[in-house]
Amino acid sequence: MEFIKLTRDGHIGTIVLDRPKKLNALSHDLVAEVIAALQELEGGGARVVVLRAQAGARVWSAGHDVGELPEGGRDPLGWDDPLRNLVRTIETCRMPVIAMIEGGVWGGAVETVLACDIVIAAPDATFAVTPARLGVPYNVSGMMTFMSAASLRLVKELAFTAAPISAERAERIGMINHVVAAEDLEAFTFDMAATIANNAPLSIAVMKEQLRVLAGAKPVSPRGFEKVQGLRRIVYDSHDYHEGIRAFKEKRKPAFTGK
Ligand code: YXS
Repeated sequence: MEFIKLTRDGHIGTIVLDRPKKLNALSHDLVAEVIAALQELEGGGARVVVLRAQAGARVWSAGHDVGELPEGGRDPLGWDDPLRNLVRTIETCRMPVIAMIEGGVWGGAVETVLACDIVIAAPDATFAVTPARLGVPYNVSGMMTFMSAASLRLVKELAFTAAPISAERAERIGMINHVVAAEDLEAFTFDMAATIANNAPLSIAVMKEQLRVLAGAKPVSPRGFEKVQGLRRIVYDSHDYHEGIRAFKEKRKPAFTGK
């Protein structure tokens, strides 16, 4: 595997994001490797997985690979987008996935982390929800992931400001489970993984799926869904979406016009 490292110790699997040149941006190929690793661990009877970046990473993941976002005219986060497939795989795999976070988490990587079952972060970790930074129309299930992790008011603050929040604040608002000193992070995370691995895997797998089904049981009328999809099209057909992507690639500040 080119973009991740996969190891296994008894019932505990570990997936390390390893694309340092692009700050672990979630490219199609990196995501495919993470999904394959989760499926391999699930098929091999792993009972818990730790998803992490390289030790001491300054950036856990810079989010969706901007270079792979369409430059307008097409939904950038459609059903088969790599990020959508990654989130669904994490949510539906039998074993709990623990996100162990060091460094900054950006954009779609925040949703990826929040789709994990447990989040344990070092104090230097930060979380930035960035669609508004790039002019991206985030997708419906992604917004529900955020809404499951924080209050509506906090989701609005995160989404509208696109500003990073600290691990300490994320823990205080209940968005993540624990903040642990960097030097204790690995031991703490793998101790919890071992505790989970020693419990009944079938019971845990069923409770994970029960909680996914129940948490996702939010009524959205077909008319409501179609309205949201229509609004999203206005965004991804807009000048601002095109400008956000171009500005990132040209390493300059975007000039949004609201059109
Ligand atoms: O120029 P080179 O080739 O050295 O590559 C640079 C960056 O272009 C690259 N890189 C990325 N490539 C693709 N997709 C990305 N998301 C991405 N982020 C970074 O990595 C190399 C080093 O980046 P550089 O020079 O900017 O590092 P830095 O230390 O100055 O700054 C670190 C960051 C994370 C603050 C900075 O890289 C950054 O702001 N990255 C973008 C974070 C972000 O907005 N991510 C959201 C992506 S879009 C997404 O996830 C969703 C669609 S949404 O936006 O809706 O949530």
